[in-house]
Parts: sequence; C-alpha cells; structure tokens
Amino acid sequence: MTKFIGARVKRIEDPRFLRGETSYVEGMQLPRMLHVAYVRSPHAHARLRGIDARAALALPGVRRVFTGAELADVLRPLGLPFRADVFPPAVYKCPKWPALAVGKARYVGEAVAAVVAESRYLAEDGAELVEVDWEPLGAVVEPEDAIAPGAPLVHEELGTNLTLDVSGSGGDVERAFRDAALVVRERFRTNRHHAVPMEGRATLAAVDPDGNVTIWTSSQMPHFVRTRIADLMGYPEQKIRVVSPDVGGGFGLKNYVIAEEVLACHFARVLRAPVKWVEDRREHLLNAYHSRDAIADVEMAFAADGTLLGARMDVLGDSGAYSTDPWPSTFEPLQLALALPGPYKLRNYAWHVRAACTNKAAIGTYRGVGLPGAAWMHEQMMELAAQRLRMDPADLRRKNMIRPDEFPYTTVNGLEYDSGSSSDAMDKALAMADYRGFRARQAAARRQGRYLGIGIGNYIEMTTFGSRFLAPMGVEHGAYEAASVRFNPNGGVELCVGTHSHGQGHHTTYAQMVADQIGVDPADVRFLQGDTQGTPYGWGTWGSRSVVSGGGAVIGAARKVREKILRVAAHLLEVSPGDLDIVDGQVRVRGVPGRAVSVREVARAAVFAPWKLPPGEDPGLEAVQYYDPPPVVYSNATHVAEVEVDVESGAIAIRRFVVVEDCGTVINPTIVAGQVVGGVAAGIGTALLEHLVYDESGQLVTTSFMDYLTPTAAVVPPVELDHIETPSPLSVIGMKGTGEGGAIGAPAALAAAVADALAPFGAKVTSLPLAPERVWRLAHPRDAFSG
Ligand code: MCN
Repeated sequence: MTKFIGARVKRIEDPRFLRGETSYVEGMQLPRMLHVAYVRSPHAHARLRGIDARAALALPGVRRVFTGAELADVLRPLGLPFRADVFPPAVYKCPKWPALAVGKARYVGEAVAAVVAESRYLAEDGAELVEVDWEPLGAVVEPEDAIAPGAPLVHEELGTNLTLDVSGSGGDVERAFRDAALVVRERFRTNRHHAVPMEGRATLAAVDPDGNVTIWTSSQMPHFVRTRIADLMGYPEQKIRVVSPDVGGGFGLKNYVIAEEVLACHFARVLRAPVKWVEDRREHLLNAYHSRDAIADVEMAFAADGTLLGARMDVLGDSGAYSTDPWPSTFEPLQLALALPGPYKLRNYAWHVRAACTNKAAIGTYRGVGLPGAAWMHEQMMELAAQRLRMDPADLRRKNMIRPDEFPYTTVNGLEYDSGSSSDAMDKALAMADYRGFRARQAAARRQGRYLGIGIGNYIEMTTFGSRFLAPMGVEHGAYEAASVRFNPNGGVELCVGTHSHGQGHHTTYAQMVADQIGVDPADVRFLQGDTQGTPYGWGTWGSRSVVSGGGAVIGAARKVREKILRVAAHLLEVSPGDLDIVDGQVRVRGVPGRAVSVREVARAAVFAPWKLPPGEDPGLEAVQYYDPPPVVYSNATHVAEVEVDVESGAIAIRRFVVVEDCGTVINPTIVAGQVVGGVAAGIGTALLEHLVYDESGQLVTTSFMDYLTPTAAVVPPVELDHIETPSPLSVIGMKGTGEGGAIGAPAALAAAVADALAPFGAKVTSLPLAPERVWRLAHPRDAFSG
C-alpha cells in the first residue's frame, strides 16, 4: 500500500521548467491586448487636489486614464475584517482600501491613477505625463509615533491610528514573576522585509462577447480571488474564471486578492479588450505587501534552577496604511504573541497586542507569519537566561521543553499541540553539530583572535489552519480542501485539486498518494490545478496546509475510487472485493497467481462499457472528496548554526547549518528537504540581509536589489538535514506541514550564534537584520560610533 509514500520520487513537474517551457502571465499574449501602468504616489501622505490626464490622453496609443474618484462607486474597497465579536478586542478597526486612491494617498507607491495603452512603453510614458496636484501632509512612519496623541491620522474616518488592541492571559502571571529568581526583559524589533519571489505580481484579464471574464493571475488561491473579484466588482461569480498558471514563487505574498486584479477585470470590461499588468521590481518593493515589522517587549521569569515560570509580551505591530484582503494586516503581531510559548512548558503568560496604521506599505503574510519572530525571541531569551544563570543554553532549553510523552499538550494560550519531538530533535541536532566539541574549538579560535559562535533555534510550526481554527479567530471564511480523481476509458487518471503548487511539488506528492491507493505509476497521473473552471472549490496554498488539507482530500478521493475499482474487479473476477490487492496496475486475487484484471480494464468497463458493472453500480470511475482538515497540525524542528564573525568588518560567515525536523509522515523526503533548504535560505535573508528601510519622511530607500539584499548561493551554506517522523494523530496518514519551517528556525539559530560569538562583548541580538554595521556595533559596545 505504501510503495510511493515515503519514496524519493523525482519531481514530475520539473522537466518543462528546466526546458523553460512555462506559462507565466508575463509571457502571455492575446490579440488586441492593452497594458496598464500605474501612477503611484511619491508622497507618504498627501491630499489629492486634482489629477490632470490631458497630456497622457493626448499621447497616441493611450486609450484611457482611470482615477479613484470615478471608480469609487463602481468597485468596492478591499479589506475583509475579522469578526471582532468572536474574538473581542478592546479596539478593532479595519480601514477600507479603494482600488485607486480617493481623496489622499497614504503611502509611497499607492496607486492613484491607471494609464491603459497599446503597449507597456506607451502606458509608462502616459503615466509620466499624468499631472497630480498634491498637498503633502505630515506622515507617521513609526508605529509608536502613530499612536501618540496628536499624530496625523492615516484614516480620518477611523478617528485613530490604533487599529487593534487586544490582550489575554493564562495562569497566575503575577505570582510567576513574584516567585522568580531571574527576570529577563528585552525589547525586540522585527525587520520589515518581504517575500520577493522571482516572479512579481502579474495579471491579465479578458472578456468574451457574453460578458464572461477570464483572469490569468499570479496567485496562490485562485478560487478565493474569483469569489472576491465577484464581491468587489458586484459581478456574477459564475461569469468569472480565474486561472493561476505557473507562479514563480508566492511565499505568502500572493494569498490575497489585490486591487490590480480587480482593476484589470474592470478595465477589460470597460474597454472590451484584454488588459495586462506586470509589476516591475521597483513597484514590487514599494507596493507588494511587506511583512513583519513589530516591536515586542518580552519578559520571562525563571526559577534559580532554570525552570521557566512565566512570560509577558507586549507587541506593537506596524500594519502600514491599509489592511490586506482576506488576511488582515493585524495577523502578524497577533501570531507573534500566539506563538511565544514555542516548544516550552509555559504555564503563566500574559500578552497584549496592538497594531497601528502608518504611512507605509501594508503588511501582509510572509513565510512563517509571526513565527520567525516568536522563535527568535523565545530562543534569545533562553540564551540570555542561561548566561545569567550560568547554565548551558541547551540544558536550560531541555529542562523546559515539552517531552514527547507529554503530548498532546495544550498551551497556556489554548493551542493544542497534537504531537511532537522537540527534545529528541534538539538532541539529535546537537549531536550532528558536535555541540559538545564546539566549546573547545571556540576557545582555540578565540586564542587566535577569531570569534566562533553556535546557536540553537527550536520552534513549533503551526501548519494547516483549518476553518475550525480560523473561525474562533474571527475569520469568516473556511479553509477546507477538495480533490477529484477521475479515470478515463483508457485507464488514464486525472487529478484535480483546489490547492496551488508554485514550487512545492504537489504534482509529485499528490500523485504519490493517488498511486499508492489505485496502483498506477505517479508519472501517469495527469494533474490539474489553478483553474476555477476545472477544479473543485479550494482554498489554495498557504499556511503549510496543502499536505494535510489537500493531501487529505486527494487520499479521500483516491480511496473512494479504489473501493469502486475493487468492487468492479471483484465482479469481473467473480471473487469477493476483500480477496483483492491492487499492485502495479493489476487487481490481483490474493494467493492465486495469474488471476487478475488490469486497472485499465476496470476503468474501461466502468467508464465505457457499464453493462459489465455489478448490478446497482453507477457508471463512471470518479470521486470527489471535500475535506475539512484538523484546526492546526504542529510540526517541530531544531536548527543549529555555527558562525564566524569578523569583529572588524562585521561580516558573518555561516560555517555549518544543521536541521533536524519532524513533519510527521513524510510523503517525499527529497521534496521536504527542498522545502527545508529553501526555507533556511529565506531565514538567512531575514537574519542577515533583508530590510525595507524607510526614512523619517516615509520614503522607502531600498527600492532596488542594489539596496535590498537577498541571500545568494555565496551566503547559503550546505544544510545538513535529518528527520524524525512522529505521525500526527489528526491528519489522514499522519503527515504535518513543513513549507515554512526553514524560515522560522534559521533567524533564531543565527541570532543565537552571533550573540554567542560576540558574548565576550556582552552582545545580545534584539534587532535584525544582522547587517555588518549592526554586528560591528555589537562587537564595539564602548566605541564612540556605536551610538
Ligand atoms: N511534504 C511531504 N511530507 C510532509 C510534508 C510536506 O512530502 N510530511 C511535501 C508536500 O506534499 C508538498 C511540500 O512538501 O509537496 C510542502 O507541503 P506543505 O508543508 O503542506 O506546504 P504547502 O504545499 O501548503 O506550501 C505552502 C508553503 C508556504 S506557507 C510558503 S510561504 C512557501 C512554501 O510552502 N512558499 C513557497 N514553500 C515554497 N516553496 C516554493 N518553491 N515557492 C513558494 O512560494
């Protein structure tokens, strides 16, 4: 039964990518196609006194200039709020986001007008000619300034810049701190950065003579985009088809409906011609949703023997100017606080989360959402506590960890960890990294004036996010999944899913699941995703949900088909279904060699020659499975980084990087390894390089890859990887998600390693990224330039 699950099946989807035979939106051409370029605000906060498009319209080839004022009554604004009554905060406000700015612009890069022309060049030239009469207003750039009395309001109609204020607690926190022998207090700031997929956002819309709209868009969740476009345009959903073709990476950035998608559909309808928009990189850095950016005050109380007694966390998130749709921009700080307990037995915890609107780009989700920050913070606090208690940091962690026999475990803030192996993973990772031998190597290096450090990053990864987790959080929409498995008369199998793979390898892993159920080869499974016309309604791919949610639906549908194959084969062979096995495309009578019928013959009978079926059996060989997954399935891992820090240049070299991860039943170890390594690369970007920097007037100063640095092969070391498999009791065959984990653990391990290397200078890492200047300051605490 499990010939393929767990096997290193080669990725079926890769050959055509390697040959460059792809279908990205950017490469699509339609007859009479027009192009959009957006006029974007150069001001962080400015009133729009008027827009003069005459010069642009006079340019031959420019077809139309659209402004926010004329669209305000036609397109509903973006922003899908939480249901605040379910999760009662003291304050919760969700700003409305018009597709094009109306009245004023609230961040640099906000679209204020759209120029549609016969070529991209003409559209860009037209956009340059649009004259906007601006009245600059005072901008709020820092979240603390935004909530100070008298701050300029980003949205006057809200009456405040404070958009979320919510708190909660569990246990007896006051007592925990009263009883503590040691209290560690730190202020952390997560760096604003974002996904920067290789393909930016892109969208192409066309309308047929009957008014049916087709939109090809670079999206992680096509069905949802279709539903929201229908809502926002006030247009019948059945007349909209969304196709998400090849997507060159999403990493959480593309699990939204965006204004440019709705606008492309609207422009195509008005102009009765296909309309395309492809984001350029500067536009992407300015305007595609940013991530992280929160200030967190964390306190942890410890007993003299190192027992973690309690914690407090006070978070102020910078949400940027608007709230993204459907995941509100306030998700990031909420999840930061939710995840602080991590793999540790924290019984007393009080948290307070606020979010503020500022004149910066909106905050969205990026690989890990809140979890990379939470892991960095709990691990850095463990390091600091260990130093002060003169304990080994690994021993302190082990003392406080939830042991494998203590699962299932309910955290102080109500998360129900289904299973896990944190302490085993840490022990294994430390052994692989030669943690015991490291101190001698470190001491020897220090004698030569070299600074080595080792850091541990433990974390729990929340994966799946089913509707039964989201609904109590106030999220109105469900997150189930659906799949159909269908045979054609010649025995070919077609698999249609509601998720969307954009690098994760779903064709391969889902085909492995199908193959094990119905005895075909994975390479023979035709895979269809990303087209609302041909796939069942699903919620796309984000939150490391596909293996549990999509996989649950795929296995469910394949099992139903399997049962029918067995029933039909039993009839054809005149035996009982219980006597049959499906092996290598044959349905065989167990214990009777040679007595078999091929799966192809069964399909032929069911789909083509139904008179061969048993009495009462319907024709066809197809099943659909809708599957509501468990609320959350928890993976865990330990990352160990060994670094060398050059204290004069501030440069960091990663000497070794070890990961031991547990994502339950592994479907394909090669694909999981790819996910982990890719995630680690992303986490290295978070820890060392990536930073979207605004100046005090709200200008983004990192608007090209010269200023916004991402990790390259020169920075990312080989990752030494091992697995533990603790099956989840909640998912269909014990699998847990893994797509974000690499990005969660790496910043924690690297920050701890750099702090360890620079321990002689009393360094602690409470701000990221660890750019050379920051590292230099950590190594020169008393230098006049250290500030
Ligand atoms: N898998 C497996 N066995 C497991 C767990 C997972 O074989 N026990 C396989 C799955 O079958 C799937 C892959 O690993 O092929 C990732 O599965 P999963 O953890 O369910 O994550 P998703 O497929 O839902 O992908 C989403 C996740 C997220 S949230 C981000 S962000 C991210 C990531 O995936 N974005 C990515 N990895 C990415 N990889 C690429 N190349 N591009 C992105 O945009």
